[in-house]
Amino acid sequence: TDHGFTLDDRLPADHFTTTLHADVRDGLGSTPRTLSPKWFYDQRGSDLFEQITRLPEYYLTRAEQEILTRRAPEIATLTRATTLIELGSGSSRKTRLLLDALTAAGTLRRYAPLDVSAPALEAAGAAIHLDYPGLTVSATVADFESDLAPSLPDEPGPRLLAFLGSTIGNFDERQRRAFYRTLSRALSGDDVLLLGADLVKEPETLVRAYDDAAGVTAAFNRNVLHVLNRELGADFDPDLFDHVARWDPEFERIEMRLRARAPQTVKIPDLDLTLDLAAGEDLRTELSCKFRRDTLTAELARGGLTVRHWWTDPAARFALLMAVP
Ligand code: AVJ
Repeated sequence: TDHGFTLDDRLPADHFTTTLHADVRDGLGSTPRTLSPKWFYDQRGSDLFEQITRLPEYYLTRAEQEILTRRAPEIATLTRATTLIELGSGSSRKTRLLLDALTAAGTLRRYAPLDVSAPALEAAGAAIHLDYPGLTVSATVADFESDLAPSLPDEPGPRLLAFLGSTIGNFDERQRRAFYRTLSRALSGDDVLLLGADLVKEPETLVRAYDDAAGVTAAFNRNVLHVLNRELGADFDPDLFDHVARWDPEFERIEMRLRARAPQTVKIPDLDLTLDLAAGEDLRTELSCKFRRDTLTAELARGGLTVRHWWTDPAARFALLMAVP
């Protein structure tokens, strides 16, 4: 067997720049003006997100961990997975709960994290390779929104594909529909999807989770402007923007925005773009959709995925579901 750690970079060298340019140009030109949450996560953004997961107000990470701690053995028994595929390999704490259970069940051979960030995969993959001797770690640098099937290991399954942390909440309904199709096409036979999703609850709880007292989420939100300044030569002044987290009751989602405090002109030389913002004008930086059991189950079904198990934390704040193609 080929134990070891491999990193397969499937992205063209200019992928980051090309997608950043197209994305920011389109986003700033649309109504409302938007910036994709993808661009939050440079080194500083990833550090700030890590801090967010430890905030008292941000219950999501802890709630999902509670579910995984309790259910990982059951997930291992139900799936008997030989491969754990992880999309957007986030916190390794959660990964380890699954790896421990699948290792104990004796079925696991391979851990295959997929992420757009090579450095993140390097670090996470190497650490897990060290701690799980005998496990083959094959990391893939890929953009799973565009190409998923060609990036998945095709050794004998069952494969358990984990998409945790309610990252699904960043997608609007259209993007989710496309994503479910991609998933149901990529999964076969006895493969299963493990999806983490944050649930609808009192708006005050939700708003606090995205507008914490210590201001970490505000710094995380403004960080995207530092990213644009560095990567596109832009001259945003992050201090001229207010952090806004609002609950949209119609779409049942939190929207993060950056609101211009004063009228201003921003230059983005690498895009040959000048942006005129009025006082009070918003840039929408993130959607965090919240879910209900019936509607999430129905939209997965329309995408070709059948929910087989639905688990929540004791306080029913967060759900972890298992679905099959
Ligand atoms: C990592 C996308 C799940 O939407 O809750 C945290 C990111 N944004 N605080 C979320 C985030 C503001 C997070 N996800």
